Amino acid sequence: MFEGGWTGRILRVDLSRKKHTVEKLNPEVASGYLGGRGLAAWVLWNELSPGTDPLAPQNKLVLATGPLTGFLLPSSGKMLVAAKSPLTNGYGDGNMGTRASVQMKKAGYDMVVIEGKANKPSLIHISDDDLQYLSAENLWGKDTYKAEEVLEEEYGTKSGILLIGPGGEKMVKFAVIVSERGRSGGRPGMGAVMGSKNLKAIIVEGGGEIPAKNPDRLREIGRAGYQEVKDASQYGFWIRQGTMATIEWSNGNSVLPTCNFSEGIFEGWNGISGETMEKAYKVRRKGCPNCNMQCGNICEIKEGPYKGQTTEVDYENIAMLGSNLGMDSMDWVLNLNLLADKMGVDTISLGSTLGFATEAYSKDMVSKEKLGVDIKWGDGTSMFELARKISLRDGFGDHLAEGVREVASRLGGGAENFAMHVKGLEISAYDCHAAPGMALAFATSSIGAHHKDAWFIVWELKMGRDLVTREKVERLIEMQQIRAGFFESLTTCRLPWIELGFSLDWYPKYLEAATGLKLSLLDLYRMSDRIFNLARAFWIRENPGWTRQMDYPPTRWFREPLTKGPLQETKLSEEGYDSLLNWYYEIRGWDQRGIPRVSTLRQHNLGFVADQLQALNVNLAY
Ligand code: PTT
Ligand code: SF4
Repeated sequence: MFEGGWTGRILRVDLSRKKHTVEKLNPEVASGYLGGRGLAAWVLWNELSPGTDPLAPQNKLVLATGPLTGFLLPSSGKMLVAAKSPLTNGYGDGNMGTRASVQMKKAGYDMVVIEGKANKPSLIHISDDDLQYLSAENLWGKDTYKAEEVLEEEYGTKSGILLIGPGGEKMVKFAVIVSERGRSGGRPGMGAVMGSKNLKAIIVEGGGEIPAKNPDRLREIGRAGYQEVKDASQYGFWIRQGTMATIEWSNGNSVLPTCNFSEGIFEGWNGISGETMEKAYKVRRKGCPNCNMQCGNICEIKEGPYKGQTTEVDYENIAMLGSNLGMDSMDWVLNLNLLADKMGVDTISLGSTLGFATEAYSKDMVSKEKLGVDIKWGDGTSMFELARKISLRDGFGDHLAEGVREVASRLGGGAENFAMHVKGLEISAYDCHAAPGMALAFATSSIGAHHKDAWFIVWELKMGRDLVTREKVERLIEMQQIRAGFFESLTTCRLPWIELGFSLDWYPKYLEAATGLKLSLLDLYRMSDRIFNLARAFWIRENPGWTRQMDYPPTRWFREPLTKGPLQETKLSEEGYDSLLNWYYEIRGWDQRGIPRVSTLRQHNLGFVADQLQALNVNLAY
């Protein structure tokens, strides 16, 4: 029985048959997997047949909120979008701050599961218990800004709108789902999955109350939480620069990705720094619902194709479209960022793909005729042109739209050595030549090389970057418990905690007031481990022939040392990395291939997972 927090309802939509049903969420599943990633991994494991083609109608797009979503407590306006990833062939998700999360809960749904394929470009409009299947032929081909404008005119600016751009329509493998011009989620191709279903947009409106076990208590501690956030010593600086302050920090610590992750410092960093952004480009700030530490930096573009328009930026966007492309012009970086948002493609993967193409071109592995652009490090015009081609799958852009792993294997000739990805997902903006723990974090994250599960860099630098110890791995796993399971399943924003020191102790209190469930932080970490193992099992099920090579970072970091800055000559040691990985597997209860043992799965109440893997002839150790 649900006493609050969850609505207890799942909306299941079949686009092929234009049929939908409302199902009950099993309370045991809810209390065992919480929400967000927990519920999404549960659905994908149980409902997808092994080997499902990620772009086939049989793949499922899961929109999942958590038990705290929508309540008035710090940064609770987030939701998870998940599916089997067309980019990695594994478990994929993203965490978005959008009105759609709150509207979904108010409409009475914890989760929406979308399957099948519409026979023509469509949108769905969910309004409480009503669902309409509508044509989106007038929107197909429109960028996300234009399409959202049309939808806002029709449905108002208070409704929740999730949509894709031309990148998603053309199934660029790293297309994202976009909302509110700058909120974007689902790096591993969730936008491509939506495109494969001919689904241009999802509009959701809810008029109900979100049920809470103890609403008065929740209101009271929610208010106290907002106050703690506001009183944090870093608050003032945070709302001025948000994540952008990280550019200077990363450069100072030799981890700022530069020219396709070949270096960790960038001479031109000041041109793209947080301070430059704040003083010369920022015009206002923006935030997700229910957040009082708004970190969206809205910047006005002064030069280039989008001169006069605004775009929302964060550290990852600027580093991957800036230093990683040798670009010190904030204007060009902002132009690229806006292009990515309008097209609905991920900025991190786009930056990595452009960096890869520039390097391949400079090494004569692809000709100018083939590429269609004379691309050079730091040259905004050619980068912009190639980014456009990738987003529209035009010419060689069609190959690049497959992501760096695939395009490198098509090119051959050693291109794999500078394809910067793990398990097919392009690496987020931290160079790891001199950060073995962070490299391990990227390599073992649940969705491929995304920093969301893997932002170990600050903890690692505090412990000692050279340190290769079991203790470092224990800390990494603790971090994964908090970031990968806890926050992704609560679905609330982790930035109050990581950036302003908001205490984790608030969350069990919020959960109890919302749901009635009394869970300690330790209980939540155990749940997190269960979800982590379930996501890992999904990867193994979908990728037969799994080996520990899947948990290795790119060879570049092992073979080519940094040549600039205080850490020049540094590279990753293979021996050191293997020691860390061995400890990692041992502590996680996985065998030396990185596959969970039967005993581990059972310990996490995942006996059914062990049974299915064995039935599929996966050789599991005990
Ligand atoms: C997130 C990833 C990030 S994480 C960034 S910048 W970051 C990039 N932003 C993109 C963008 O913008 N446009 C675009 N076309 N592609 C983009 N790709 C990149 O996507 C995001 C914030 C940020 S900003 C971060 S760190 C935190 N991430 C959280 C998380 O993952 N979990 C959680 N519980 N809380 C988080 N809080 C913060 O949210 P993905 P958003 Mg995003 C323009 O979705 O797939 O996880 O990729 O959702 O609403 O934009 O919030 O320096
Ligand atoms: Fe959104 Fe930033 Fe607030 Fe997190 S801190 S909820 S990303 S505005």
